[in-house]
Amino acid sequence: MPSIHHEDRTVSFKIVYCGTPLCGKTTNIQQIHAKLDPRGRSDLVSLSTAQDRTLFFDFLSIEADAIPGYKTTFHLYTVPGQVTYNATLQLVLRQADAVVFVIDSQMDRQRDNLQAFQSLEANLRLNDSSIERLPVVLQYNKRDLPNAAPVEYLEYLFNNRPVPLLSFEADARGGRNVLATLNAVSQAVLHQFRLAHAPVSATTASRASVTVPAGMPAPALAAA
Ligand SMILES: Nc1nc2c(ncn2[C@@H]2O[C@H](COP(=O)(O)OP(=O)(O)O)[C@@H](O)[C@H]2O)c(=O)[nH]1
Ligand SMILES: [Mg+2]
Repeated sequence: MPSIHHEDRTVSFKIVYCGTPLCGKTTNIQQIHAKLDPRGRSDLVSLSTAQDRTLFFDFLSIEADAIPGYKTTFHLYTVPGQVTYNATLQLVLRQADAVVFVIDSQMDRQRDNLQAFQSLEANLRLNDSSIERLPVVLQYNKRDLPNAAPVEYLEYLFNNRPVPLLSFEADARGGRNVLATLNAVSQAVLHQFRLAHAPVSATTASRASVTVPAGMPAPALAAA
């Protein structure tokens, strides 16, 4: 859920980058940090939960002019993908407004990707949420590597659903589509926010007050 402070007119959203260890989550955040104007972003904070670098997680906050009259901030987190760190995953996901699920395209990493995806789904369920309720964007990363699986195969594995999720092919190390992924997920978050907080529009209000004279057919909404 976004945190809204009307007193100091700020809204903040939390976007969590998930995925199996070494899929490229930290690289995404590093690229975003490198590409954005320092005036609109924080320093990159990386915390270690153990000596192993795959257990690092990262935090970066960025500012945007997205909601008129409010300072809008997106807090980006990565979480370690290890199954033993499910407690961390659940905690970080608890307040999440959206998820970027990063997939390592390499053929031999598909079992690990699937396990991480199942772990994401299970942890969302524990938080009374789901892939269907939260904006989730898929990123097929490491497209530059020769052993990358065909995108059609990855779509079949991860995106075979009635309403497909937005998905991007990326090379996070080279920076390709890192900002496109971030842009898509933040747009999805803002869209959901606007739906939840939309005032009754003038058009809807005036339509609601229209009374149909007795004996006349009701006008079709589209023609109104
Ligand atoms: N070739 C290639 N390597 C990548 C790409 N993205 C990340 N990597 C490398 O994969 C390794 C793990 O990346 P990292 O971001 O630390 O993974 P994390 O565990 O998900 O945070 C690092 O050596 C990265 O440089 C990519 O798109 N292509
Ligand atoms: Mg990392």
